[in-house]
Amino acid sequence: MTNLEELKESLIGGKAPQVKELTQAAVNEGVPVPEILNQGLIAGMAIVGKRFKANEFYVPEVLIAARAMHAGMDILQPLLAESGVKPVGKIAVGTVKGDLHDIGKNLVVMMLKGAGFEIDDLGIDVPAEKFVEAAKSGSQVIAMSALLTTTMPGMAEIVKALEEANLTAKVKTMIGGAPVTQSYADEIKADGYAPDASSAVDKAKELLEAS
Ligand code: B1M
Repeated sequence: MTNLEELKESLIGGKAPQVKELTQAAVNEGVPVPEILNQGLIAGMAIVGKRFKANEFYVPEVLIAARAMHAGMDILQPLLAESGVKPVGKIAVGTVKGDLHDIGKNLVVMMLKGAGFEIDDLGIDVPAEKFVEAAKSGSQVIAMSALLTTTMPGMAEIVKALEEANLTAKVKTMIGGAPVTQSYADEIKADGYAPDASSAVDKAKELLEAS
């Protein structure tokens, strides 16, 4: 019988081939997909997030663990629809217009996926209209990243564009990135701010629970 604890540990260690093998073995043995996902992959990624927050893991370790997570998810994804596992919620994530930095945004995406969220990754250099479209097509949280002080005002524009489209009752906004602060979030009336990728998961859950 495949040991889900071993799967979790392999993910934490970033061992993608082993994660793939153990995930496939668990599927073959008939372990329910939600169990493999929650007790293996998501549990492992949650620990990666905690270690990252505690400065015990750095960006390379997180990226390697995320690659291992993808290796397992590639096997589970097609089975998830059949097994009726519902995503925790849907979040659109993008780096705002004029900004090409995506390492932090990608970490946020990986952590959110690891926590079971469905992600609409809008990419980099994303104009306000794209965020509005994402909100219209079902994303419950609009998550924006900016690494430049010159692109931060783009976040305010997005919050405003959502307001103008009467979408603020339907979606929550969350911002982050190295120059971004809680006080900036308050100033532009964003619903939430997260200083790092694992806090982004906590904040997204908090925003969804409050909505
Ligand atoms: Co640029 N760059 N860069 N750069 N770059 C910075 C940001 C800078 C601080 C460097 C410096 O001068 N010391 C500076 C900004 C200064 C400022 O505005 N105050 C800067 C500059 C000036 C520029 C250019 C203008 C340089 C030039 O061309 N003259 C140019 C701009 C291009 C553009 O975007 N239009 C530019 C270009 C680039 C590269 C393309 C070379 C490359 C980006 C590659 C890529 O992303 N694919 C790059 C890089 C790598 C950096 C540094 C070195 C590293 C950024 C990074 O990836 N950090 C950066 C200096 C630094 O930060 N030390 C710098 C690691 C990443 C994990 O952290 O992105 O902060 P971070 O994400 C964290 C949190 O912030 C948070 O979670 C993440 C994980 O914990 N987070 C969120 C991020 N988004 C979030 C969203 C959330 C929640 C949390 O919710 C939605």
